[in-house]
Amino acid sequence: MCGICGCGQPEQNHAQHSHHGHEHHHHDEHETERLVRVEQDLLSKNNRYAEQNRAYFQRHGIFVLNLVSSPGAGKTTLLVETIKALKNDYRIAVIEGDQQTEHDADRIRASGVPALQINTGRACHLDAHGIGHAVKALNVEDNSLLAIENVGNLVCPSSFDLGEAHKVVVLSVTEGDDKPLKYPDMFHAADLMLLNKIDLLPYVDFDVERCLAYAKQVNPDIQVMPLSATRGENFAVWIDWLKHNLSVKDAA
Ligand SMILES: Nc1nc2c(ncn2[C@@H]2O[C@H](COP(=O)(O)OP(=O)(O)OP(=O)(O)O)[C@@H](O)[C@H]2O)c(=O)[nH]1
Ligand SMILES: [Zn+2]
Ligand SMILES: [Zn+2]
Repeated sequence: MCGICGCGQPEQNHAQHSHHGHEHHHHDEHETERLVRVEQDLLSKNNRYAEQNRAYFQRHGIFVLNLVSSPGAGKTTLLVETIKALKNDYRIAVIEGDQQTEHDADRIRASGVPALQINTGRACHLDAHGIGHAVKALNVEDNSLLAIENVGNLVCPSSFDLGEAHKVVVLSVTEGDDKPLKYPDMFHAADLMLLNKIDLLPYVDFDVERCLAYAKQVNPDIQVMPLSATRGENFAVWIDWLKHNLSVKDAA
């Protein structure tokens, strides 16, 4: 269920009220208020679970990333390449979220680390409660890196804290340089933006400087790393960022 966009809610059928004339309008106002309340309840409940997860991750030295993007920006590809670079030196586990298939978890397992797929059905985001259960089911080891790949969607996942240390938004250059302005909530919620598929820059109209300016406009603190997951350009910058964060965590 998604109380944010109503995507998983049962269909509301108001057809039977149409003969009430302006009373119908009155009904709608109540319905709007009710939906706003449902949404607030849902989010505050999610935040409580997220704080429980965060406390658990801290106790167990688990460094958690929540990867968000539109469908196909390259999250799974990035994770597979990241695993190749780090798996000899770090314990890694992955939770995969998407609506239907097991494809992404299969790709992660093939790279040699444990992965659990959560199928969200009609909902378009992961929530903190589901992550808590997945962490238990996957038996995530202490002092490890846990990467969570969220459902491909630049809207709803921005509102649902999972208890992660960092929300990482992946934007690829085939999507258009205006995306930070069009989906400001997501770019505001993220603290790192990976600008992926830069190997395709010669073939698309994408102004990197403009995109960075838009990203900073909605989130002055956002850190940006342009890279290519498939060709490896600048990939070391991301790997170094991860290693740095994993060592800071160990020292803490
Ligand atoms: N040229 C190029 N293609 C890439 C790059 N990274 C990923 N791709 C391609 O982009 C497509 C989608 O990649 P995925 O990793 O499946 O994207 P995703 O974000 O996990 O997709 P969903 O889980 O469906 O949201 C695949 O065909 C990848 O090979 C890149 O850096 N350069
Ligand atoms: Zn939704
Ligand atoms: Zn994926």
